Amino acid sequence: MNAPAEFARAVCPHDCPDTCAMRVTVENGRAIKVSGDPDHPPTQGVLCTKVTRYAERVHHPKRLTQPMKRVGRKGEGRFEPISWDEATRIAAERLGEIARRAPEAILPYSYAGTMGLVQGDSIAQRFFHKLGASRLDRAICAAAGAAGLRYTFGSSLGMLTEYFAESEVILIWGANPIASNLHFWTRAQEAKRNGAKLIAIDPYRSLTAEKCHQHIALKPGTDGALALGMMHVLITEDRLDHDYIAAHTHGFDALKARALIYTPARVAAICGIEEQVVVDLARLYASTRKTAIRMNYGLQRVRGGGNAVRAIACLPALTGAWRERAGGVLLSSSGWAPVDANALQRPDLIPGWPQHQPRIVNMNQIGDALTHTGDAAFGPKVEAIVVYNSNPVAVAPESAKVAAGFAREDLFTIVLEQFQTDTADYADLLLPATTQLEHLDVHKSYGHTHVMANLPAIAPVGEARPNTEIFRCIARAMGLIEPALFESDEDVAAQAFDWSDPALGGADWAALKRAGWLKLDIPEAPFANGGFRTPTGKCEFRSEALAKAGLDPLPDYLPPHESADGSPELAARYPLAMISPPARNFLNSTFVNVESLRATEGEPHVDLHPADAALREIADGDEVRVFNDRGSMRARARVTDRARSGLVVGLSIWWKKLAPDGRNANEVTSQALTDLGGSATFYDCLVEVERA
Ligand SMILES: Nc1nc2c(c(=O)[nH]1)N[C@H]1C(S)=C(S)[C@@H](COP(=O)(O)OP(=O)(O)OC[C@H]3O[C@@H](n4cnc5c(=O)[nH]c(N)nc54)[C@H](O)[C@@H]3O)O[C@H]1N2
Ligand SMILES: Nc1nc2c(c(=O)[nH]1)N[C@H]1C(S)=C(S)[C@@H](COP(=O)(O)OP(=O)(O)OC[C@H]3O[C@@H](n4cnc5c(=O)[nH]c(N)nc54)[C@H](O)[C@@H]3O)O[C@H]1N2
Ligand code: SF4
Ligand SMILES: [Mo]
Repeated sequence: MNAPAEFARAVCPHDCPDTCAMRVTVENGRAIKVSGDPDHPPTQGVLCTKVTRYAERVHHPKRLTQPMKRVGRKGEGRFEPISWDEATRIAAERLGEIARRAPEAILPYSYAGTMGLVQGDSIAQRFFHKLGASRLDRAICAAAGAAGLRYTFGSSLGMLTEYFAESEVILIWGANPIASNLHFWTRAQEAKRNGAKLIAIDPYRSLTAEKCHQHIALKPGTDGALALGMMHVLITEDRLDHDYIAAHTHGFDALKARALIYTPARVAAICGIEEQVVVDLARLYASTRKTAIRMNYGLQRVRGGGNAVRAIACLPALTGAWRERAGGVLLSSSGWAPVDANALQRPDLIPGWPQHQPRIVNMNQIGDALTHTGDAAFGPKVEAIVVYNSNPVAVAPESAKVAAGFAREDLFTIVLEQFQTDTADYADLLLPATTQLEHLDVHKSYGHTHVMANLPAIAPVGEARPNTEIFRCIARAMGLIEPALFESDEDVAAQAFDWSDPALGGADWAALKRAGWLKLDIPEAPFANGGFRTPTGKCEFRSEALAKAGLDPLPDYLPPHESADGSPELAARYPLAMISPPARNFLNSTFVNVESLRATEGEPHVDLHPADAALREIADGDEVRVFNDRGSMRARARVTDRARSGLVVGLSIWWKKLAPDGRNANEVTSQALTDLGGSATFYDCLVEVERA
């Protein structure tokens, strides 16, 4: 007899600004359906296509349900099941032996497979801190933009997403919300129906760009110049809010001198667009204070990404757009939530802290790190890597090096996963992890301003365990006795926020758990009267902190590492700029193994402009090889003017083993970093394309 269906409340765990509230229908212990919570204001009852399939993913026949140890060669992906006791014993012995001898030879590697604060970075961090392991600079995605915001506003703060619906002009800048920020797109549509003008700034005619009133297809990596060119026009035509500038900004005269160098003619040449486009954009921008900018991370995956974000972030203070709740800029709202990172992660557990600071490895250079033999500058060779919430063999740049590193016979690799990903294939120990429906968590959002609780809807599938529990077990098997390593998920969740922060309105974990979500108490127009979190309390056009660090205190345009301006010799050999932004039906490399979603994406393809295709005698549908000095991949060519000339677009991120040639776009991307924040430069990548 069937038990009656139950409904549980959950939070979408994925790395997406929308952080939706979900309702889970459970029957006989199985999740049979996941839907958007109609009562949660940001979600409005709607989930994206991918996550509507979440139940399919949770109960997928290929879910990992047992601990396994490697029996084949590294990377071959052959395993045999073992018990949890044996798995934790092996892990504890190997990690314990290395930790006693050279703790920094242990490297944790994780990112945002789940954005949950408990399964993301609590017990795991505490465990690695207690060992004195290497630390990971988690800069694969947003670090350049975060640094740009920090030096300008003091933190990752911005407009409240709901008020975009009232904006009169919206610039969608380096963002493709139809694919990657769906609930913002709903607001933009509302604004459009009310008469707002939507402008997409993107080298590619994305699904979003084609639905905007205007699309400015600039060259990738030139956004900083465009923002400075807009400033030039605002200043020379005196379209400024002088009172706002005087009261709430720092360094206007210096910024003015910088912007005056960026004449529209010069900017047009840099960006590969018409001079009049720059002038008209600035005029439109200043035509109303209800002008809102939705930046997203697509524009900061290039050398000058931090400066570009900083330049764009300066715009609303120049025209006084911040005075309106429908004006301003949003890249990330994550700084509004009072997360207590120290309580969650306990850096004080590091032996000898704070005098002793274990080395930091930038995750964007994991290929270099794993193939390094160790020296005085680098420190000890990496002997063990523990991967959770991430799939580096598919997502990290310069994949051939990453794979070579993971293939080292003398590297001990533990992977905590839900599925046998490209990375899992290289594991010595592959440990099954629970999904969001099976564990407890607490969330903030980087696209809205609610904090949320996720409660388990079903029991763990098979023998899967939450990340927290796996690290507790390994810690116990190692004989560690530090109490912070053994706190329950509930205890950890209760420490996730600084509950005394006024934004939480006096709530505590119990209240959040009861309510499901809480809206943070933030002013509707957060910077109408200044109140930036910088050292000066102002919007810092000029940053003394940057000056002190020996960096340019003003925003500037920096040509991409790989471009005709940045590296002419390389550009002569590899004349095409490749970007590999997210495919709509994947979430990074998550969901690539869900058959229905993969079928919708079809196969790996690259979009090429007709002129570039003709020059290479490539026809629509041809199989092509995309290559540079780092590597190559194959894909089906789509000849289309969606890509501006000189641009190649390969929507991503494919599992390598599910692509016909076993490769993906990261064969060609580079480990070079951005100007600020040490971010990855996935979209700063020159290639050549030929018919295969
Ligand atoms: N469906 C789906 N949603 C996702 C993801 C996913 O993989 N799939 N990933 C999630 C994650 S981790 C993130 S970080 C976000 C990413 O999502 P977004 O922040 O929206 O960023 P991207 O998709 O990287 O890029 C957005 C747009 O920027 C354009 N772009 C590339 N280079 C440049 C440039 O130099 N200048 C400008 N102006 N535009 C440029 C691309 O063509 C693309 O259309 O989305 C999240 N949501
Ligand atoms: N070429 C190219 N490369 C890119 C990008 C690009 O645009 N182009 N985008 C970059 C960006 S923005 C990002 S954020 C990164 C994303 O890179 P990753 O953070 O590695 O994201 P995913 O590929 O989604 O892999 C997350 C993995 O975590 C697992 N997972 C989910 N929840 C849990 C859990 O609770 N426990 C455990 N143990 N595992 C879990 C999932 O099964 C999945 O395999 O990729 C980057 N790489
Ligand atoms: S991936 Fe984003 S849009 Fe889709 S359900 Fe999750 S939070 Fe919502
Ligand atoms: Mo990301």
